[in-house]
Amino acid sequence: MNDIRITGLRARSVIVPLQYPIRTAVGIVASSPLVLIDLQTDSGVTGHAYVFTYTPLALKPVQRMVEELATVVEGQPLAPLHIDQLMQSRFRLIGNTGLVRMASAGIDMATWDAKAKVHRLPLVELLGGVARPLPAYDSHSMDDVQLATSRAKDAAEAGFSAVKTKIGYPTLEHDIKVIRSIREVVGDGVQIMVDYNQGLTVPEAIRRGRALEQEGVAWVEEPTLQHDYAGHGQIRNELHVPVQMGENWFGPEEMDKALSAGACDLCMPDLMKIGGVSGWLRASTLAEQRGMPMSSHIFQEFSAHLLAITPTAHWLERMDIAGPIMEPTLRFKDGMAHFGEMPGVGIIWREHEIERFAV
Ligand code: SMN
Ligand code: MG
Repeated sequence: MNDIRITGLRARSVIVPLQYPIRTAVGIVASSPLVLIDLQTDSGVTGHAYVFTYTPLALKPVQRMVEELATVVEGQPLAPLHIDQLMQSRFRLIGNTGLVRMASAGIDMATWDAKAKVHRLPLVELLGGVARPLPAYDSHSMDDVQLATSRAKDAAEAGFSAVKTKIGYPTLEHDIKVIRSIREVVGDGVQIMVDYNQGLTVPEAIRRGRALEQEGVAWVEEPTLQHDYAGHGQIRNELHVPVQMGENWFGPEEMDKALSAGACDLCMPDLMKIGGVSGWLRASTLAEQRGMPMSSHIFQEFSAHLLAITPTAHWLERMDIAGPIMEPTLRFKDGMAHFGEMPGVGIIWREHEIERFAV
């Protein structure tokens, strides 16, 4: 069956408007810079994926990196794990991290999408799983009291049983004011997660975390610098509220270091930075060995298929960073993500919109 060959790779850069800017304690993502990847095969099937570059400054470099990787994958069999090993071996000396990892992860995702389509299976079924509705939380930003409250109210009315807000305002009192305003409109039946996006020192995270324990938040995400695993461990040891992290781990190797350092109670690898579908599969085993709940980070379309086969699956993050350029094949109802009715992942480009937002 490995007679299908990869024949081409196309990468396109777009900057897509966001319904809400992603404001964080350490910076703002005003619009969504994406590299769209099409992996062509001699069977006529094309695999689709996108990678998110956080800043427009990284957009063209990632696109070029994907284009350069065409020389590695063209002519190869459509065998995702084989392609993953090929790319990993090419990057042993430079290091499979940063923009290199982002580009190779995008190609990995596209090969898995293509492979599933060739077999006329939803990706979750190709991976041996069953599509099922997944619990999803609605992920918001550092919206301040009024917008945070209205977004939380809308989410609760749409049926979400959990929402996330980003905090790290100048004062702890402001953090608490936002949390309490959300609690007031959603009631005790909706979980509230908070995300500091690495914004605090370790002592300040312990100080603020102790106060947050009284607010009944479901997790405190990235309270300090993401590479400071010992620091996260110190915060975790001092608090009774779960510490969450993972979106910045480049590869399962960084996840293993963080978990071995006791950095967190919960984990949420980012599909791109962890190394695509191939990286996620290895990451899910690390979480399973430690009985650690594992959630997703953006990339909601692929993440739905992967969480459905993740032994310690926790929450799917609903944050739509590519909506305007794709057909809405992933649907949310009563706080659950519904997917898996079509072959592959369900990424269908809106070509007219892609032209509108092309860079
Ligand atoms: C986040 C930060 C930046 C871009 C997208 C998402 C955030 C999250 O840390 O967890 O959603
Ligand atoms: Mg986060």
